[in-house]
Amino acid sequence: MNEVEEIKDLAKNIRMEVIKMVTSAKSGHPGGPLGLADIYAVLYKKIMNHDPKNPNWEKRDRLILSNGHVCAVRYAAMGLTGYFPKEELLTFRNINSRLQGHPSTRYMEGLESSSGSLGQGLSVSVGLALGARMKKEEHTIYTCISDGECGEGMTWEAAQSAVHYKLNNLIAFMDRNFIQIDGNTEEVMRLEPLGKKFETFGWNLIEADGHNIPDIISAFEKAKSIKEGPTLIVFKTVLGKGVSYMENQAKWHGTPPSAEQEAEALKELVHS
Ligand SMILES: Cc1ncc(C[n+]2csc(CCOP(=O)(O)OP(=O)(O)O)c2C)c(N)n1
Ligand SMILES: [Mg+2]
Repeated sequence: MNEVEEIKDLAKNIRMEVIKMVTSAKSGHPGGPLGLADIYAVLYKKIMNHDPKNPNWEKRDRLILSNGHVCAVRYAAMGLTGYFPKEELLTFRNINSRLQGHPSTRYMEGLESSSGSLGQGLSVSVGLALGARMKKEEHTIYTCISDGECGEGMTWEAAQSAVHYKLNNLIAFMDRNFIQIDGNTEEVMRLEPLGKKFETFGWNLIEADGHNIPDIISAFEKAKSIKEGPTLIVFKTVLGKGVSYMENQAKWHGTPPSAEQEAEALKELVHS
C-alpha cells in the first residue's frame, strides 16, 4: 500500500470505530467525527511530530481540539496509532473511562487540553504558541476549530491576538461543514465570508477539500512552510461523511445510531 492508501485505510477504520463507539455508548456525536476522519488520519499518520508511546514528549507537536464534542475521532485515531489498545475505544463515555464524552486531561494523556465548552481552544493555543516561543521550543501548535464555534466572541479575540503576536507556530484548521447543533450555520448565525474574515484579521488563509487525502496533506505542508504569522486552513467537510443516511443531516450532530443503523453504517463503510 502506498502512503495515501494507508491513510485512506486509517480514515475508514477511524470511521468504523466512531460508529461502534457512539452506538455502544448509546450517546455521543457521530456526525462531526465522520466528517473529520480524513483530516485526523493525515495528522496522526503523516503531519504531526509525535510519539504514541511517549505522549508527553517535550518536542511533540501539540493538537488542541477546541470543538470537544467531536472527540471520538481523536480517540479513534489515538487507539489505532498506538496510544492505547484499540479495545479501550468501546469504553467511550462510560463512567470512569479515560475516554470521556468531552475530553479531559485529568483522565487521558496525549489530549493537551480539556474541551467541550466551545470557543476556548484558539485562546488556549495562542497561550501555548506564545509560551513555546518564549522557551525557544520549535514544535507547532495545531488547533481544530469548528464553524459553530465562530459564533463565540472569544474565537475572534484569539484570532486578533494570534496576529498581534505574529504567531507563526500556530496552525488552526476548521471543520467547515455548514452545520451546528441547531441546523445550517448560515441560518442560525451567518458566518460567510468566513475564511475572508480571518484573512482580513491578518491570518494566512488556505482552503481545501477535507476529504481529499493529497489535498489535506498539501494544505498542512503549505501551512508549515509559511514563516510569517498564524495560518488557518478552512477544510470543506461533510458532516456524517461515509454513511449516506447521516451525510449533511444536522440530526446526526449528536444522535447515536440504533443497532440496525449501526449495521447499515458499518456495511457501507467496510466497502468504502
Ligand atoms: C459554550 C458552549 N455553548 C454551547 C454549547 C452547545 N453546543 C454543543 S455542540 C454545538 C454546535 C457547535 O457547532 P459545530 O461545532 O459546528 O457542530 P458540528 O459541526 O460538529 O455539528 C453547540 C452549540 C457548548 N458545547 N458550548
Ligand atoms: Mg459545524
